[in-house]
Amino acid sequence: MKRKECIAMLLAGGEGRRLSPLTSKLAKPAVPFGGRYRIIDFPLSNCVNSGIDTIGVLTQYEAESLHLHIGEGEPWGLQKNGEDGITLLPSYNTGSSEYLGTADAIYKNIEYIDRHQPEHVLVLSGDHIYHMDYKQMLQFHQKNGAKATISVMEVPWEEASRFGVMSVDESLRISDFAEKPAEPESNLASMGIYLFEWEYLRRHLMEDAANDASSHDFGKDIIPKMLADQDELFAYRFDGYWRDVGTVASLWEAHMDLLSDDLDWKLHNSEWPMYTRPWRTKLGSTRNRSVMATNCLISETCTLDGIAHQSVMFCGVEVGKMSEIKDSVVMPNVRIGRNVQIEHAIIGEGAIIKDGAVIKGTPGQVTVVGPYETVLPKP
Ligand code: ADQ
Ligand code: ADP
Repeated sequence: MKRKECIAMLLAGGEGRRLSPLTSKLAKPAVPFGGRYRIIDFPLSNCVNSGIDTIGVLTQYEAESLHLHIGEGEPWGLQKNGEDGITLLPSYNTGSSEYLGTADAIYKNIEYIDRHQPEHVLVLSGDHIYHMDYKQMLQFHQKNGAKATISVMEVPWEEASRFGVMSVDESLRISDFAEKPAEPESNLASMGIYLFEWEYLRRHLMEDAANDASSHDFGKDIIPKMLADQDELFAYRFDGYWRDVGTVASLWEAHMDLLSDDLDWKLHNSEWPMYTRPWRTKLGSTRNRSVMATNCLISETCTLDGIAHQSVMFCGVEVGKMSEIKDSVVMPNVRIGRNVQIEHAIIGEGAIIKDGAVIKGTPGQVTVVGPYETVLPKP
């Protein structure tokens, strides 16, 4: 078989506790985003647009939600072609009941990777919103002759403790790394996107698997061990839009970003197409009779008879007369009755909001209604 220059392994098994209750029946990467997508569509579309045609998707928590979405990979043009294309790699298929951590998930699929004999392996996370050309990262990695390259970005200091943070020298070689330190000494954050020379990573995964003291996680164990060995690790600076949407607040904020005029990033960009499997909705076409919809992202199959402002309305959403939606995210197939008021909220897929209900959060504390929940008006 022909040797592959680079294949991708997409980690999609996280439980997403901080996104609860949106992840009560969904894996975090399957959570809806941007009117018609799911979060995992971002790394998948990035792969397609970067010319990566072989992707293993590692699933665990609520795997079925991702398996149904990905199917044979048709929406991304990633149907199986010999060994190429997309392959679902659920933990229950590896002979072990669970992936103990992100590194263990890759370790348990060494055989899959070996079959492609790749020179490099790109390890991606399934909970980020961004458009990125992985080819450019690969070129940077190859030019440096790096064993490992981590994609990085400066984040606000007050958020740095949510990330792996590092120090680099003038050639961008990493000198120091700390996973989610309580008191960060740098705000240069790991984006959780790693590129490794495969033989090198393989050796580290084998070593790590034999270490009982390890939690088998890239950020906690693998990267610190590589640095302790004084290996050449480089940081690849990304300067585009990137958001980790692992928390309710960050998921809401990233949706509000889509509506912002100041952002120099566009979800819909003809040069960077987004691919997805369309949602099944009851409604065929938009019927937008709303009195007023200002600064909203309204999906094709949404029926709006009320008022919407600064909100993202997904496909199949129905909003009744005299209802008002502000600063909110309304996920697919939500049914909102009449005289409903919603502000600073995320309404999960398929929820039913009865006539007269009031759902109000604040910018600092967004209210979440779980998928398929019913909300009644206060008596
Ligand atoms: P976290 O965001 O905490 O930190 P983590 O929870 O490890 O990342 O999840 C990374 C990805 O792996 C997610 O897509 C998740 O779904 C998946 N995943 C988690 N556990 C898994 C398992 N057991 N099996 C399969 N998939 C699993 C990481 C890095 C930080 C970095 C941030 C950037 O550790 O250093 O700053 O990402 O967001
Ligand atoms: P959150 O970060 O919102 O709590 P996750 O469950 O994705 O959601 O991640 C919590 C931590 O638990 C992460 O460090 C992740 O690596 C780890 N983790 C997630 N799922 C599993 C699992 N099934 N087995 C072991 N560790 C996991």
